[in-house]
Amino acid sequence: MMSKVLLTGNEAVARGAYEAGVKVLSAYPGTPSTEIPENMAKYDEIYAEWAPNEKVAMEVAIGAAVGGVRSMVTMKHVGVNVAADPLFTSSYTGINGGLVIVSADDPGMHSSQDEQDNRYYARFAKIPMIEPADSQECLDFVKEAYEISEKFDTPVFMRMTTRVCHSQSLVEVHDRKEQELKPYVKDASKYVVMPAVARKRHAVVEQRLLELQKFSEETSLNRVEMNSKEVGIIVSGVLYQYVKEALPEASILKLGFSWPLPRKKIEAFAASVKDLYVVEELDPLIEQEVKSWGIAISGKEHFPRCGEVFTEMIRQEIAGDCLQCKEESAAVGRPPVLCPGCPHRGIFYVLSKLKVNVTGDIGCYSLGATPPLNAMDIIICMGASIGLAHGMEKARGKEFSKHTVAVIGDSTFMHSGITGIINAVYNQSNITVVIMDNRITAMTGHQDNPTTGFNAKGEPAPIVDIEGICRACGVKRVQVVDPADIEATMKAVKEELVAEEPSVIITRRPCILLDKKQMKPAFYINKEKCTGCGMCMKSGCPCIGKDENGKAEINDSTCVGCGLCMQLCPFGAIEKGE
Ligand SMILES: Cc1ncc(C[n+]2csc(CCOP(=O)(O)OP(=O)(O)O)c2C)c(N)n1
Repeated sequence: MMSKVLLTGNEAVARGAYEAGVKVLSAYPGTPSTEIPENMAKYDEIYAEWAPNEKVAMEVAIGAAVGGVRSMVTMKHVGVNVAADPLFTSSYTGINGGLVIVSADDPGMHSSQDEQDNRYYARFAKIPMIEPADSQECLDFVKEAYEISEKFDTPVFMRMTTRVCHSQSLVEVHDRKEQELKPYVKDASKYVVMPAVARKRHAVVEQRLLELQKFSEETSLNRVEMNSKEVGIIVSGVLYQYVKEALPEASILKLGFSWPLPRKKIEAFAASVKDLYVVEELDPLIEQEVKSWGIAISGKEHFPRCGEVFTEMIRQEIAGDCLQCKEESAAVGRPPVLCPGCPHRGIFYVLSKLKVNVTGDIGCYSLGATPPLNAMDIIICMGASIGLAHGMEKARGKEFSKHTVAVIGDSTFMHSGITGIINAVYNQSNITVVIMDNRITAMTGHQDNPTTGFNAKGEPAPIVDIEGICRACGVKRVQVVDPADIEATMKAVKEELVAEEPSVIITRRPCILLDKKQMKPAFYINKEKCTGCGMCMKSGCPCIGKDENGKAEINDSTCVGCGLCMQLCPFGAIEKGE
């Protein structure tokens, strides 16, 4: 049965996976990819799970594919760095059931710590890449990707970008086509990549690339839309839509199967137009390759290497007319802050007050870096905080650890924090690690993780015990405190900073948005008692400001009654609301 529905790119990928008969999905959340697994988890026919990190997710998907079913793994662009080890080798082993790897890239860094161009990964791992341009293509290309994967015995890389993931368009949906379970054939000459095997498999990979190159020439995923012979544009992904809008007269070579490149098709296209351009975001990958064939093509002299490309930029740079030469975002800038009632605020207030060095990590708590808390010195990637603190101690001596704290969230600890703890114990540093356990993966929109008691389908699941893990790794000093209790949190941090061994403080309180029962009536200021000293504002709560007399004022429509400010007021001027 066919029908038409409005879907985001992410929803359409999930639908495509369903229709393609995918049986197993493993994923780790990360914007802009997260809604793909969330939507796949809704289908009874698909086993869907949150893995603790992208490497495990990749390994699960490889295992499932070799086990004979169609499998998928999804992640944001930086997740592929974490998953790269198994990814590269799966290119050598090949698959059995189809395997599609979805990488959601983030040009413009709407919600990411870097802007890496994951198109390199397809080239680097020597696997084919497809790039959909709208939601319909997201669905269709997933199905096509499984055919390619099985035909060529290769994982297929599907590169999305934020704009494709999150924009909606009409999509034709169909029924699911169940796939037969493929036989599981033991074959050490294919799957056991000891050097003697891997050497032979590398030759297979190179041969496969040649065949994929031929496929790239023939597939309808790469198509020419011939129009004016004056200007020809090579383009892939969402930029295709922008080019169509900006340059309705231009001829277009749209690359849906964007690696390996269809060299002959590109040569023929180049010969058929006067001026050839490539419109690509971030790095000049297509441009460099096409130039290396001796073809004149313009690209990066018109478009930036940093950030997104917009329709107006294309119009201005290629058509030479400019309607509104500015970024096409009308959103008003608003600095991000921890939410009112966020449990992370208490510990950051303490760290800020103690003026310690803080090695940071990635999660909602990254906002501890913002004023007035300013309680974070460095952020690198998920899981890095613990290794960073350890490394700083090795550089500057044990005394440094008496003024340094590593902070990490519960999901991030499960993702890649545990090995940092093992290293600190094994290599004997005295670091203090604060695990900010808000019982959920909050930053990406409340996904469950191994510490929350639920799985990706929302069913009850065993809880992996953070304290137990730390103790099993050899940390003897493990404390649990409620970060809403400033005094207790301050005491715990002071105690552990001076300890002559590694220690862990778990600040445990559910995310305020997870457990709304925590929300209480707004507090208010007793203006008689308030001196306007501003102490209550030191926690960076967005609900507190000053009135026209310089006294504190609480916004009762946003205050959730967490009571943190009450603990900070030296004059007892903040009182509970009814
Ligand atoms: C390798 C990688 N994968 C995924 C992400 C996206 N991401 C950023 S923080 C985060 C998890 C945060 O959860 P947690 O550590 O529990 O902190 P919280 O936001 O709940 O405070 C995720 C999934 C990322 N930045 N890097």
